[in-house]
Amino acid sequence: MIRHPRNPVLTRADIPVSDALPRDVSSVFNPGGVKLGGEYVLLLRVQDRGRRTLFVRAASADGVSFRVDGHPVAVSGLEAFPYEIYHLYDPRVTRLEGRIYVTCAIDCAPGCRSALFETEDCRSLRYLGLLADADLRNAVLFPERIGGSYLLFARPNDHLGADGVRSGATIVCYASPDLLNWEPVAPVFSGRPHYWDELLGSGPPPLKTSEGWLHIYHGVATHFASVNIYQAGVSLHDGALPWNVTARSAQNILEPRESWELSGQVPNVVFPSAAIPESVEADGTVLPGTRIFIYYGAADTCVGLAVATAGELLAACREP
Ligand code: BMA
Repeated sequence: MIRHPRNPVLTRADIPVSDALPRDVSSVFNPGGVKLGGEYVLLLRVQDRGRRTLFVRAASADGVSFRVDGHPVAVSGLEAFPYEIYHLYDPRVTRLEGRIYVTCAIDCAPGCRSALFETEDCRSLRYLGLLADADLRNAVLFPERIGGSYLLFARPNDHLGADGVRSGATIVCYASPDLLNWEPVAPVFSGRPHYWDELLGSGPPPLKTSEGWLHIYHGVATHFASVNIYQAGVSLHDGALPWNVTARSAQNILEPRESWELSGQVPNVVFPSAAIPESVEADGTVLPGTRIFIYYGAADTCVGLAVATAGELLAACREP
């Protein structure tokens, strides 16, 4: 992936001064994204200096220069959530059957849960339900039904790091008849100990190509003394049975190198969370020559943009 020359495309300085937003926010990162009415729309994760998180909408005609709303995204329906909530974060946006869905992580009393929301325009979110009553993060919903079922990839948090943070090393595919009741189908793939993606999780929702589902994910190298390194990689999945991996990049395709990726709230992090193709075919397929705008959190502090064509990402999956 090639970084855009105007990076980072969003920083704390882009959050407007407004009575409806916290003053002097600390960070803006890990956005969800979707094209809406011809615009690139991001759901930003914004943190204030109380380390509280809120979502704020940003929109752009060219995918590079963003106008950020002066108020947070309104979230309704959470009175039905079964636990005390601390934070909603890391939204991922999927257009599916003419509607827009958002999955996100929720830090709550028992740990982390992943939940599903619906939205018309990313200005407000309506809570629909938990994806599972289990410790789970990085849930991404597929943009169409496959074999009659809704599908998602998610990453159970079954690994307790030395830092006390729960994470995981296996992505699992789940299926549902109605978007509300989900059952695991099969493991998708696991981390590769000693290499770049020891722990991992999905990035943006998968993209449909003529060669199968293109999936961007983050991998964490944990074997360095000082700090973990978060990088981006890519994998290709069978069009009809997406839990089957057809190809997977041996190396990362983006790693922290710029100063704003190397230092910040959490150093050495690139965390892809939105992938917006410039155009899609009527059936949702992204053509090989189409450029994809990939937005990522950098050092849990600001938002970066990297660009690649679908064809380049497919080639990266197959690189030995
Ligand atoms: C992950 C999540 C992300 C975060 C990343 C790097 O486990 O918490 O929200 O960006 O760590 O700190």
